Amino acid sequence: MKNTRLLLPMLLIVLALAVYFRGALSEGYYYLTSALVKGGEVEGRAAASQGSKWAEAGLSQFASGLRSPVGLAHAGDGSGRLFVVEKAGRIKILKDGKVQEGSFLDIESRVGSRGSEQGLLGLAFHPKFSENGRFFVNYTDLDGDTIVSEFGLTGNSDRADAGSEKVLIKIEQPASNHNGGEIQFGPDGYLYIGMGDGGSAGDPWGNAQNLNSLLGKILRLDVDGEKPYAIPADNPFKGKSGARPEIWAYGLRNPWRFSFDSETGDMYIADVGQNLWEEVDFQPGGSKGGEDYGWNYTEGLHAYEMPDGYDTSGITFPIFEYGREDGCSVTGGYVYRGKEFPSLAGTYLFTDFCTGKLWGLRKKDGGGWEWAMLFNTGLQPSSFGEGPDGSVYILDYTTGRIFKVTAEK
Ligand SMILES: [Ca+2]
Ligand SMILES: [Ca+2]
Repeated sequence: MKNTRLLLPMLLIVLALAVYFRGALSEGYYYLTSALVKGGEVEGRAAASQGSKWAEAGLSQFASGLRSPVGLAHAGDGSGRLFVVEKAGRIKILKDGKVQEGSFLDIESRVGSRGSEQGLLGLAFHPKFSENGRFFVNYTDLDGDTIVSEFGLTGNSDRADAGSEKVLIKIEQPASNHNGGEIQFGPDGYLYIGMGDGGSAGDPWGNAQNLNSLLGKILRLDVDGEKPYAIPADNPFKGKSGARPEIWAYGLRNPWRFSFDSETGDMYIADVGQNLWEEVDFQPGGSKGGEDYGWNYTEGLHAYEMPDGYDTSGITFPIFEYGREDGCSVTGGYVYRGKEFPSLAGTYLFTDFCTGKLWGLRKKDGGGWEWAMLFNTGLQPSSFGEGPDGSVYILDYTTGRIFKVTAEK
């Protein structure tokens, strides 16, 4: 009885506090609008189901001694070298898991890395690197703006020529967060660039849905045509007025990591959520591009700042989402295609920076998706990397260690 009588006054107090803090805290404001006003699953959308019969997976330590590692790539040149991106502005070489003396590239003096989401963020080797020595990086400069640029080698293949920088594209950043950072060559030989919505919270400038802005997008550039880059003839918005021709897909908040399945060419985009939902988006190989992944009208499978009566049929919804009980910032990984652990074949591996939970996501026989939480890494995983043999590595940001994902065979 007593509890029931107290319920109404308590609710009123909570409501009054909510209204008070709504104005005071911008994050709180977005949480409230999202959770109370515009929440609820978008009708008729279902993500992956929980699967059974998954391989027992684990980790095996592979390397240590890196400083705030945020990326790992290989050069596709048969050397077996792995290249680790350190946030402050260096790229280190690993040979057989050993960190080599010196840096492959050191551009720390050009990289602004004070913000937690700023720094040297991405690395991609040209598909013909073994012939032309060209590679590309994505970083925030001393003004906080995004630079994607090209470098070449010195006479020593373990040393890049820091003086060879050619800026491919510069994109102004209105706030220090949400800079994206991923760059990957697709199976079509074009360079894909992940761009965040510019930052702050909730995409206050409406960049992700604005086709006249390069923010909140995946871009697709041809680095082998005219300089500094050419627009591929089949980019979806090429020749359309009011749209930037570089855009491949839009409606993204902060696609920190995306990757291509080395066997199918499918693209997996892990888009970091606002206050409620982290998501994984899927784009099938052979897609013509132009997908709208929903932000900031939607977050995960839920409405966010959706205009009244908006038709959601044009939105490509995620294949997987998770809420705050499982993490706070999704870290996208790779589809495992290595030979060493056949039980992981075809599984997309990804994790969360805040909880270190490692998930697997895979296509179900007969269509649809299934997922499993494979295990808790106990790490603060900033990124994954794929080796030339298809091995998948996971990078622990705080301790500077790199682990190989393993499984029962
Ligand atoms: Ca930004
Ligand atoms: Ca989305």
